[in-house]
Parts: sequence; C-alpha cells; structure tokens
Amino acid sequence: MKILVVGAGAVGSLLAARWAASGEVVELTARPDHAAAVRARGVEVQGTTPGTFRPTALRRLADAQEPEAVVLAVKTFDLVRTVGELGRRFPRVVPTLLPQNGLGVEAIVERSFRDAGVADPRPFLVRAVNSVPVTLVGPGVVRQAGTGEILLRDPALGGVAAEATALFVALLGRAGLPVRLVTDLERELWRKALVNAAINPVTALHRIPNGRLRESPYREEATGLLREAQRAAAADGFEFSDAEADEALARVVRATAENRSSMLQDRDRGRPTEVDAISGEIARRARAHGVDLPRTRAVVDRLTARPSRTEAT
Ligand code: KPL
Repeated sequence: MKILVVGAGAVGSLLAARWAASGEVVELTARPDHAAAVRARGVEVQGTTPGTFRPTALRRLADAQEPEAVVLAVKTFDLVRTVGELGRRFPRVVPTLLPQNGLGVEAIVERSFRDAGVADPRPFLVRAVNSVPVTLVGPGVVRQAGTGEILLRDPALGGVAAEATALFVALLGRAGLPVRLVTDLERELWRKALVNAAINPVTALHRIPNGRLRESPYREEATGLLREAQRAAAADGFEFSDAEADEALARVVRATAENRSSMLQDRDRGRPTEVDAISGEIARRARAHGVDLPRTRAVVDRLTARPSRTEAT
C-alpha cells in the first residue's frame, strides 16, 4: 500500500521506518537535513527492534505520489497549514491517521480540509492516542525507548470512520506496532491529555527525562498540573479519580523513563512547543466552565516566553 507520512519528527520517522520494513511503499516528507540523511542511509531505529529502513524521503509534499493512506505526523500547531496543502495537492481524501497530542485535533483537521475544498472528510479521519516512546536523535536517526501502544476507536463499533480505522488497524499490525482498540476514545484522549499536561511542561522546563518525575520536587510539580487537568476533564464530562490519574501518570513515566518528552525535544531544538495545544487548551476548556487553572496557565506562560537560562536545571 502507498502510505504518505507527512512530517519526519520522531513519530513520523518511526512509523515510516516500520512500514518500509513491512513492505509498504512509504514516502516521508522531511526537512532538508533529515531528507538528505534518509536518502543517504535510510532511517536508523535504535532501541526497541532496531534496524535501518528505507522509506523514500521527500523535501516537499508537492513531490508526493497519490497516496492510499496518510499519516499527519506534524505538530498540532502545523495542522492547518499542512492540511491545506495536502487537500489542495490531493483533493481525493484517503484514510488519514492523526496521532497528535492534545485535544480538539479532529475538529481542526476537518475544518482545514473543508477550507481546502473537501466536502466531507470525516469518514477518513482516524484519531489515535499514541504512547510509543520515541526520540528524534538527529537527522535520519530515532530511538524507540520501549514498546508503548497506539489506541484506536474499535472499528467493530461502527461509526463514520470505521472503515478507515480498520485499514490502520491492519497497517499498524502488519508493521508490528502495538495497537489497542478502545470503546471510548474520547476518554482515552483526555487520559493522555492529563498525562501530557503533567509530564511535558515539567520535563521541558527542567530539561529532564521523563523518569526523573519520580523525584522531588518534579513529582509534586507534575502532580499539581495533573490535579488541575483533572478538574478541566471533569468540567468537560470526564471524571478521573486521583488514583486513576496517578496510575496513568505513573505507568507512562515508568514506560518512558528514559525518553525526553516531545516538548523537551522541541525546546532542545529551539522550536515552538505544543504547550498551547496541550496545557493552553486544557486551561481554555476549564475557563469555559468557569474553572481557573493557575499552575497550568503559569507553565503556558513560562514555555511561551523567551527561553531563559535559569530555567535549565
Ligand atoms: O506523549 C508523550 C510526549 O512526549 O509527548 C509521552 C507519552 C509523555 C512520552 O514522552
């Protein structure tokens, strides 16, 4: 099958590599340094199931062949621009996987496809909750630090995107990626948002790997953000007890202990982070229900301000 992976960050590069290994025809759009490295040497996967695999690297979406499936592996804040470009290049939408962190991603993508002239993209949009821990080590090199899993809405439940979801269940399974089918993806998106709201800002601000969140004072800082995110989730109709939220956080911290969070990786590279799409969106949703989240607002402010040396500990 012809798969187009748009965005060669850690997750996009890993998926492209795994699919190339399982015999799919994979094109991966990448920045010039990454594209050059992948053309010269392939994608080197270190860590779990290591190896070197050869998707075709493209520097521009305009050079892609008409795909049969797409992965939008760009950050949430890049979705509007990328979907616009994709919709204009390929007006016939195909099953499209959305593995982003954050809330409200499907709505952004749907709106952007419609703005690009696609009448009803919904049957093709497959939201995923991704917790495969992967770091972009450098151009053409990623490290998978553990197994993790990819949650998809169970296609047996039916629904508007069931067929497209079944396609990704098969594709991810063929590539040996761990898929778990769930009945309530909205709740799982919130669970992941709680975990991201606790892990990502603290690891990015202190420049620490996820595992150090088991230590003081990082543990208390992360728990404070977790409790605020739980209040936003509850206001949105998704109650998580402290025990359930703590368990979700502890499990991800344990499974991704050596990983540098995606927000820390962005910060290391001096790139914009997803703090607004994660913590900012949580604070806005809470605010819409009259709930203020001061700690969450504070990390959004600190991570959107100019990087300061004193924050690096
Ligand atoms: O989703 C992640 C991220 O870094 O964005 C976790 C699961 C926290 C792994 O680092």
